[in-house]
Amino acid sequence: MKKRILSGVQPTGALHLGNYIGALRQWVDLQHETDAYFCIVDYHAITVKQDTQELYDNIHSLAAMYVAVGLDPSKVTLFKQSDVSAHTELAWILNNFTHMGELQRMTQYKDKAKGNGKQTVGLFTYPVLMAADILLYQPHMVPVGEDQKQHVELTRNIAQRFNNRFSETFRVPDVMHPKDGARIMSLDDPNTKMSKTGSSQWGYIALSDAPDVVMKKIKKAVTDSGSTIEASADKPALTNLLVIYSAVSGKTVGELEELYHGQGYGKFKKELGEAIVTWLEPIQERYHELIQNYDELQAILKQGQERASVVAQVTLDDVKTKIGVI
Ligand code: AQP
Repeated sequence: MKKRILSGVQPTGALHLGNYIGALRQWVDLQHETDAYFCIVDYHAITVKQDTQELYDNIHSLAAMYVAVGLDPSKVTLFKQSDVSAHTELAWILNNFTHMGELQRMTQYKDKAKGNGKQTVGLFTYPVLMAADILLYQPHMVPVGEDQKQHVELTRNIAQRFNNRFSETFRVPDVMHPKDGARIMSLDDPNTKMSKTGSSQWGYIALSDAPDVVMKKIKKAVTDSGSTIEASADKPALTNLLVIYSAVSGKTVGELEELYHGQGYGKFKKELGEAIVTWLEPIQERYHELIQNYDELQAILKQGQERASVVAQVTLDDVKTKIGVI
């Protein structure tokens, strides 16, 4: 039997290289050997204020990008969280198996709540909805970037707590990070993670960025002091650029270090920018075809909804029976 995996991305803006290298690259690699579920987590997006039209557009653009980077909708189940109501139903039930202190310790909550005087309950309970997203599908593994590790650990704790009380109900999934690039850093500040909403426009490269924008962002990217191009603990900016270069070129970091031995930052950055542009070209071409074909995107999401709903409902019915409401 194939192992099952599940993961998702919020439709909060353009996908960036951090999302791709930390999460989607693994998804594309795993799609043939696993029973894979990939979700557009639109209910997570509304934990911060969203413009109605922008959210709607972002959902479709994310669906198009999922396919453009190489996910095959005939092999994987690609769906929208809000299309499967079992997610919010199970989240409500799991709220009652989650402690306030556990949610207060979540670093992503602390970061997003910082400087935001009026925090919503949704932002606070986001990790419980994420636990429901995962546990409904009984996955063996959850391939995500390193920033999501704490949320998957909480998911495991909630699952174990429920199983201990009501007998084996949920599979307790393992978190899965890529070997390299589990945490891609911002181009303008190598101490913070690359993020759609957290960093300035110079901090991330969107998969939809035009070639001149990519070149400009790489040119402006901060580097470390010294002149050698190598990946090491005291060169966080160069390490980050080398990991990105490796992901888009297929060369290992070691091969790149050798290639640029004795070379200057200018040449390195120019060729890195060109490598990203070349890698992005077919992805953007496919994306532009898809984004104009709204009916095809709708059909993909509808098919995903049908497949996901069947699996999710089995788990939800079991949970409802165990707690005594069915
Ligand atoms: N910088 C990163 N390096 C490696 N992996 C990353 N991921 C996100 N940023 C990096 C991984 O991408 C997947 C989807 O993330 P998400 O967009 O749903 O949420 P996020 O982690 O909050 O990403 P952003 O860009 O920071 O979004 P905003 O700004 O909207 O909050 C996850 O697997 C994540 O680990």
